[in-house]
Amino acid sequence: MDAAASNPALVPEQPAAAVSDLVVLGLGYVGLPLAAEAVSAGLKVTGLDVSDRVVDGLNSAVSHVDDLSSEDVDRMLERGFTATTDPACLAAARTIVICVPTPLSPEGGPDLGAVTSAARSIAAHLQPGTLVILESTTYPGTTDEVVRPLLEESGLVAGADFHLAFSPERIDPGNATFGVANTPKVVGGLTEECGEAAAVFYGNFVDTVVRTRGTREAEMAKLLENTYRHVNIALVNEMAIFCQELGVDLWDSIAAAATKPFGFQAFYPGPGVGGHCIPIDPNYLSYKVKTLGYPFRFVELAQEINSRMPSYVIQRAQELLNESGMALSRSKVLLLGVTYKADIADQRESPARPVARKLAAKGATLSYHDPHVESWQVDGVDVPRSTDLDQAIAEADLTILLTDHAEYRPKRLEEYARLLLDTRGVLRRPDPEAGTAAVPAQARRRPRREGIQVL
Ligand code: SAJ
Repeated sequence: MDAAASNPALVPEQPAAAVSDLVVLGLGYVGLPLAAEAVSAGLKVTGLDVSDRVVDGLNSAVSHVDDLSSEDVDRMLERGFTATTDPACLAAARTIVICVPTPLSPEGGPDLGAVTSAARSIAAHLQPGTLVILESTTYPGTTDEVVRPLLEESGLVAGADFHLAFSPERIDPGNATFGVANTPKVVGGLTEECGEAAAVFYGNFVDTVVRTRGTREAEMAKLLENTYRHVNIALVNEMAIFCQELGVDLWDSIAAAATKPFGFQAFYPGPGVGGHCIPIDPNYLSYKVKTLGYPFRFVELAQEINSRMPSYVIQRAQELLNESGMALSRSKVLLLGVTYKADIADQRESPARPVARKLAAKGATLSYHDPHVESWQVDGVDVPRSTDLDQAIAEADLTILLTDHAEYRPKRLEEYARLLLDTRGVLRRPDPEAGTAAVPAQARRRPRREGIQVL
């Protein structure tokens, strides 16, 4: 490949107005922050999305992503960012990054529909010397076996006429510490030159780029990262169930184990595993392993344990009510926090929904409180929203804390709750309001009064 093709920045000049350093295909929670970072680094960026609503919103400086404000989008526009639904912009791109969703298919494998559609759009406009990078999470082999042939329908050859690489997205919604620029970027190229071209591209706005041997190793790195979390969350979830029966305070044991300065990372029990990554990604791996003729047992077992947690929460709720002579079917139950993790509005795969569904099926009268969720439906039915937290907790027969949003402080929960099931161990944490720098060990170890339990 000649010098121009080997470095996308040197691709033959086209009318300046048309050329984009970067076209981001898919403007969601992954694509938009990537576009924003590239704009901040001075790159000419065009966003491409199939949704008129997304494109029109962005061009009107309205953000639809938690991690970017509308002011951030306005600044992007001021620096030349534009969004479009017209794939013709791909013809004038030095680099194209695919950031489209890869949800699970009904069969439990990866639904690559958005990826293949994106690859076909690119193929229709692909120019020599372009760098194409897939960021969507998928099973090892996708870039080479699925995306590459579709791109080569353009008549161009990957690794010879254009560059092709995989780089897993590492966006952590709501993480105020790590963003695109300071999260190391793993990059795997179809060829050494492809990998180098992708590393040079990301080097424009990412502090650290980590090269792998090839695309498969980069695809696998992402799945390893998230399967590791999935399996370890399942481990503590299963331990939470038998520790309760053994009379062992698992939260105390985790806090003690976490003092080990090496060889241990704390994970915590919860009502289930939500989000766009952890409950989804490991299935891609088990899907690919199954093609070898045998199961990926760790993932299947973890999936079974984690998906069992909502039922376990119901069991504990029933026990707590029964201990007070109450039946779930005649109780008012308040759910605190319905998003999939703390202090964000994202509800994808949130365990709050299966918990609510099971409670409703047992006749409980439900309401919810969540500062990030204005309205909430379960199976099409509106769940009444409480806005006065203290009053809602005081009026509920049972409060179940499902998401540990910052405002759900131990002191407040204990002061007003009649019965409380804390599924996130909030009662095991220092309470800034109570002025305790750290929870005294003896206080941490036991619920402060009857009727209050931690999962
Ligand atoms: N969860 C537990 N116990 C734990 C940790 C998490 O029950 O100890 C639950 C959470 O409540 C949530 C789900 O698991 O429902 C997933 O939580 P998560 O902390 O893994 O958050 P995610 O889904 O946003 O994961 C992302 C991932 N980022 C990417 O894939 C780019 C993951 O790799 C990050 O490690 C994670 O953020 C993070 O560290 O926050």
